[in-house]
Amino acid sequence: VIKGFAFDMDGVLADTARFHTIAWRKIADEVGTTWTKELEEGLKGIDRMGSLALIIAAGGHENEYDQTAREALAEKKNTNYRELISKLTPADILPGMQNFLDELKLSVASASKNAPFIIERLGLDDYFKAVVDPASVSAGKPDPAIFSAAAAVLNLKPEQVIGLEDSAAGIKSINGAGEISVGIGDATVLAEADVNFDQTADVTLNAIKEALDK
Ligand code: B16
Ligand code: MG
Repeated sequence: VIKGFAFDMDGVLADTARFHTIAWRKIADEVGTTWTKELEEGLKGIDRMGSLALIIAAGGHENEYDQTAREALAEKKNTNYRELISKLTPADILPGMQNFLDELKLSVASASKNAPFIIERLGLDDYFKAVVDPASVSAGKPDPAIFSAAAAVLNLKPEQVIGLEDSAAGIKSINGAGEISVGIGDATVLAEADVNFDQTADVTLNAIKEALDK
């Protein structure tokens, strides 16, 4: 019996993926990596240092940046990103998510260290029993650890939880944790999801139930 929901944040609850893109693109320009749609898609759900490593590697610049230089670039990106998200309001909750939240018992499983700040800006803290700290888990998405922790904070078994994600890495994490995966976005990118919706506006408890009963 389904009893809980674990939400990804960027791209599911909050319309922030566009801000990550703006901030990472500047870093890509700086290191000399050409920005592509594939690179942009591959960064979704991947933690900060992992995202930077992908950007550096995409341009073949691995040997040009040591750990200290990487930390400085990540810090620069985050400073720019924090400025962009400082103006978030409840109007930045993705379509349909507020109504969906009113139906449920929930936790957040985001790779973002900025998650508690964004949830607060959106006015959504009261909905969530917990926001899992990504620094507290052994490995980031696609590893199952973060979605396993999201079930544990709700005192639920994985099979009692539905995870919602907009990234391929996140769907892998949900499936690895033994939870039911709901993908939101391009069904070809999220092909491993148990259930798929094109957009957040389509997600309701009834629509999930109907899709699972099929
Ligand atoms: P930060 P999610 C992820 O959030 C983003 O999708 C990803 O693009 C970002 O790099 C990562 O958070 C880390 O974010 O730099 O704010 O700690 O989709 O897992 O909610
Ligand atoms: Mg996401």
